[in-house]
Amino acid sequence: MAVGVFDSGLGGLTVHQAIAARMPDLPLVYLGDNAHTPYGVRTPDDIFALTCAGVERLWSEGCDLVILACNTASAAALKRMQETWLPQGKRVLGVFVPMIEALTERQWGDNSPPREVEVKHVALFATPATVASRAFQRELAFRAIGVDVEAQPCGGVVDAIEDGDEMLAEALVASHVEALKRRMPHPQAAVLGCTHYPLMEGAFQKALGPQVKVYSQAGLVAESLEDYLNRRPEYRGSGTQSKFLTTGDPARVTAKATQFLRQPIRFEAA
Ligand code: DGN
Repeated sequence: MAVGVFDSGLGGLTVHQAIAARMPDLPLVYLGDNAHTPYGVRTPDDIFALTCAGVERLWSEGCDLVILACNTASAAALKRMQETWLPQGKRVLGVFVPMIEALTERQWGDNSPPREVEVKHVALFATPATVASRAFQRELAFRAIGVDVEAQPCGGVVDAIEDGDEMLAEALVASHVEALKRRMPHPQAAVLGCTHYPLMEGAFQKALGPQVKVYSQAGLVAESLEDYLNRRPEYRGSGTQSKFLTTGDPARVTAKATQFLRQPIRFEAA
């Protein structure tokens, strides 16, 4: 048994890397749906169907707990998947809640009643599909957290990062931040709601200015997973070696992933 990490492509590798750094002994199976990436421009039903297929593939690898390390998939599929799989003892966790906890709940602790949060104006940067889903705002509303969120769809950034075009990615980040600031001139915090954006954290911080606290996802998800596994050790898995699977061409994905993370990674066919 191992913990599964699912993403539409390479972006979830930032989450995988953070989990492996925090829990080096945890067996992990990564599945990238590179044959169908990017998800950010697909319809919710399409994303749901593809995500289900990917997660079922990870069940077949013996992963009873799967992290949807993809905001776009979490936004479109997480709730529906949890309703389906929870009664069968399978667990699917997404990537929004750790960010919301970091942004808000940790300020008041687990059991104390909600009180005013210090951060009032939050900028969200994500793919067009994640922004359109309003999933982040729904999670905040569900927790009755009164935070003003301005969301910016960051078209083109994922492709520029995957193509290794850092200059284009930086220019796009700067223009998306500028567009956001026209609607919310003084955000107090910024949430990077896409797996690829930790690689551009410096560019976001530079464009936003030093007074804005930037929340990057990978480390928060790893921290939250460790906490979950401490409470639910039966999902920790044991003995299996970590591996990387792809629905795409393994040689091509291996080369791209190695460039993406700037370290060697070998993918096998899913
Ligand atoms: N992994 C996706 C996300 O976090 O939203 C980005 C890649 C994509 O499919 N557009």
